[in-house]
Amino acid sequence: MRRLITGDIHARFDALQAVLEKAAFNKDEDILYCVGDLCDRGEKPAQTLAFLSTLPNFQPVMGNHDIWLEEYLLTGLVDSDWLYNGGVNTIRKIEKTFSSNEKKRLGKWMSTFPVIRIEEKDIIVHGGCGPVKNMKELEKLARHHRPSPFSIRKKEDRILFDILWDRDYLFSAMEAEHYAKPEKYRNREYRTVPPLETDKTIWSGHSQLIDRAEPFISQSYHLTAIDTGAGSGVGKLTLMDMDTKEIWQAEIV
Ligand SMILES: [Mn+2]
Repeated sequence: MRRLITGDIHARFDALQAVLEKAAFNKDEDILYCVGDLCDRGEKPAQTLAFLSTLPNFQPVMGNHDIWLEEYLLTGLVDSDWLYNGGVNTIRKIEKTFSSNEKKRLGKWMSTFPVIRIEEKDIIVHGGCGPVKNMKELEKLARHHRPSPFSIRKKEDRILFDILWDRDYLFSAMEAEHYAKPEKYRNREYRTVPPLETDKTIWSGHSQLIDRAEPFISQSYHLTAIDTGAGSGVGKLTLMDMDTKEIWQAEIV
């Protein structure tokens, strides 16, 4: 059983199918992990959700875009920030495709997405581990059941939100590795944080690595960042084997 992981999918359904095909993905035999952000930006949110929600072995974590979608599916509420970040098209396509029962089913499915996934050899988060002091704290947070819908307005569980949105961990790792930050984040302020002490690999998305469109790997921060900018429309969607580290990519068309 292979363990594969994708970067932020952002409704790039065709690119998702293309990378899965390249990797000869077998839905019954392989596990598919994802660093979150299933929808918004791309043209095919409904197909993306219909496909992923019926995979037998899909193991995502929550992304910041997923918060908005989960809340909408469960309650019909629309966060105004979502509308400026791809929500308009997502809502339009969802309303055209799904009945209210199907929307509830998808919302309940999304409410099972954790913010932090800790596996034997891996940690998976959307943004980063910047807000977390150590593994003990991370393990405690991973056991915590987040509220569903995970309303961004309530600002409950602040640290879980901070993990979803974090870029401090990635940028600190890039600084340590003397790796130039992607152009779009070059002037972004961040707080330098130390590496988490762990023998696991931390997988994250959220920050678009569009300049090189390849994963960023830091040994000292135990980090593999794999959002190669599928959301931006000019990057690529990356799929990786979590054990062999083999990489497959698809262009966004
Ligand atoms: Mn994203």
